[in-house]
Amino acid sequence: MSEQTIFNPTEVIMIQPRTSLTGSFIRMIPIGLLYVSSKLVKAGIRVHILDTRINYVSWQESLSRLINDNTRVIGITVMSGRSITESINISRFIKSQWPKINIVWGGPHPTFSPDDVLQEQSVDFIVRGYGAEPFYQLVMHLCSSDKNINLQDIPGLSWRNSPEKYTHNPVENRFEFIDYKDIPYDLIHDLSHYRYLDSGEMVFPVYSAMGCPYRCIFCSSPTQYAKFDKKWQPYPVEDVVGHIEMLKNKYGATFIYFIDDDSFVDLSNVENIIDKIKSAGLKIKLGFRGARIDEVARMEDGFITKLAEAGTNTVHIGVESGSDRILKLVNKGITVKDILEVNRKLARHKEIKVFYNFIVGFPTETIEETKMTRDLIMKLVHDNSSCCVIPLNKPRPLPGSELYSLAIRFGYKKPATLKEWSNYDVEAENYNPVWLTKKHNRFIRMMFISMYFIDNKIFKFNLSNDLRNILLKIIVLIYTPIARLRFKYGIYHFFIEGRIYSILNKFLPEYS
Ligand code: B12
Ligand code: SF4
Repeated sequence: MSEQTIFNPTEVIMIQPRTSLTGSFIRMIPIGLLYVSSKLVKAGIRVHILDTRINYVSWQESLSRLINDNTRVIGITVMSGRSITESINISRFIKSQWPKINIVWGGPHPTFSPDDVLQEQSVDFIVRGYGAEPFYQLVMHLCSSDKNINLQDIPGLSWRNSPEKYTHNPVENRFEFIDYKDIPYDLIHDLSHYRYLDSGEMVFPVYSAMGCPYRCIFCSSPTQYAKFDKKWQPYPVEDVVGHIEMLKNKYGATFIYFIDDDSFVDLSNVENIIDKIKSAGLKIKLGFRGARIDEVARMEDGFITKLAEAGTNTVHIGVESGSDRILKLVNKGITVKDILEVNRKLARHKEIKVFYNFIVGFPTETIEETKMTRDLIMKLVHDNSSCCVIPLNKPRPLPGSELYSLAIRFGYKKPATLKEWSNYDVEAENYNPVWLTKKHNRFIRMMFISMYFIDNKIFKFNLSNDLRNILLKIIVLIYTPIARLRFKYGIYHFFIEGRIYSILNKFLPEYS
C-alpha cells in the first residue's frame, strides 16, 4: 500500500481514558496506543495522542482542539472497569459533535468481551488482540482510495452489521513483535506527566518477552494464548538492551519497568539481558511486574544479587492465596511453604522491593481460607520488612477463562451490559461475587481497605510532599492502628471507613 493512495491528508487521534485509582498512582506512558500507531506513523499518517488522565477536567476542549476536517478515525484503549465509563463518555461526545468520525476500541476489554462493546452505538469497530497491523489495515480501508483491503480480511476486527448481528474476524494466533525503533515515542510531547508511584523516576514500560506458559485459572493470558504455538517468546536480547539504551539516551529514562506477563520463564534470558546492560555500561533502575514464586525459588542468592547490582529495585510476584487448597484450585503450582521460603530468601536482598499480589474470594473459598490469606500476609510483612502487599483483588472471571466456567457453576452471570462491566473494578464497592456470602464480602472489603495501611506502604514509596500526599500520610498515621486491629482480628462491623473510601475514590481529583 503506497502513501499516495491515502485520501490526503488523514489524521488519527488515539485516546487514553482515565483508569482506576491504581492508575492515578502508576501512570505509565500509554504504550498500547504507541504500539498500535506504529505502522500508521511509519506510513506517514499524522497521529495525535490524547491522554485524558492528564488535565482531566478539560479533556473535551483538548479533544475539540485536536479534531479537524482531516480526522477520520479515533481509537480508544479500554480495560475492564472504570475506563469503560470514561470511554463511553468520550465516544458519545465525539459522535454527538462529529458523527462521521469512525470510533475504534481496542485493548483488553474489547478483546475479551466484544459483544457488549458493540451494543454501544457510538463504537463503530473493535480490534481484538494485538493491534498494530489490524489497525493500520482498518485505517487504510476507511481512508484510502485503494479498496484492496476488505474488512473481512482484517485480523481480530469486529463490527456491527445490524443492531443484533455482529461480525468477528478471527485473530492471528501469534505474538506481535514491534521493532523498538518503530515505537513512535515522539507522539508524546511532555513525558513529565508520567510516573511510577511518584518515585521521581522517568519510567518507561518495556517488553523483554511476550506471553506466559502457565495456566493460572483467573488470568486472561492463558485464554489469549490458547491457540498460539509458542506460549512464551523472548525479544532478542540485543533489542531489549538497544531499546533501553535508546530510552535512556534519547528520552532520559531512569527506570525500566518490564511489563512482561512473565520475565523469568528462562532465567538465563534475564541473566543475558543484565549482563549486556552491564557490559554496555548502562546505569538504570529496573523493575519486573511478572515473576512467580517457583521462579524465584529457582534463583540462587548470587543470581538475585546480580539482578540487584544491575539496578533491579522492584519485583512483583503473584502469591494469590494463603490456602494450599485454593492455590491448587487456581492452578498456581506453588504451596504456602514455598511462598514463605521465597519471602525469607528475598528478605536477604533488601535492595529489591517485593510487591505481592493476592486474590481472595474464589468460588468454593471459605471465610476460613480467606483468613489464611490474611495470616500469610501478616507473616510475609513480619519476615520481610521491605515487602509490600498490593491491595487485594477479588476474582473477576473473564469470558473464556477457566475461572469463568467455574464461576458459572456457582451462579455467576457475566455483566450483561457495558455499563455493568464498568463496575468491574478492583476498587468497586459494588462488585460482590454471587458465590460469596454477605459476611464474606464484608470481610474482604475490610481486608481490602486495611491493606493500604498494614505494611507502611505509603512510607516506602518516597511520595513527594505535595498537599495530597501530606494529607494521605496524616490519614495513614491516624488510621493505621485501627486498620491493623481490624485486619488482625477480622473486625468488619461498623465499617464506615469503607463508605469514606468509596466517596474519596469517586470524588478525589485525578492525581495530576
Ligand atoms: C501497565 C498495566 C497496567 C497499568 C496501566 C495500564 C493502562 N493502559 O492504563 C496499571 C498499573 C494502572 C494497571 C491496572 C490494572 N490492570 Co493492568 N496491566 C498492565 C500491563 C502489565 C501492561 C499493559 C500494556 O501497556 N501493555 C503493552 C501494550 C503494547 O499492550 P496493550 O495495551 O495490550 O495494547 C495492544 C492491544 O491490546 C491493542 N490495543 C490496545 N489499545 C488499543 C486501542 C485501539 C484503538 C486498537 C485498535 C488496539 C489497541 O493493540 C496494542 C498493540 O498490540 C498488562 C499486562 C500486559 N503484559 O499486557 C496488564 C493488564 C492489562 N492489566 C490487567 C488488570 C486485571 C489490571 C487491574 C484490574 C489490576 C488491579 N488489580 O488493579 C488494574 C485495572 C485498572 C483499571 N481497570 O482501570 C489485565 C487486563 C484485564 C482486563 N480485562 O482489562 C492485564 C492484561 C494483565 C492480566 N493478564 O491479567 N495495569
Ligand atoms: S503466571 Fe501470571 S501471566 Fe502467567 S498465567 Fe499465571 S497469572 Fe497469568
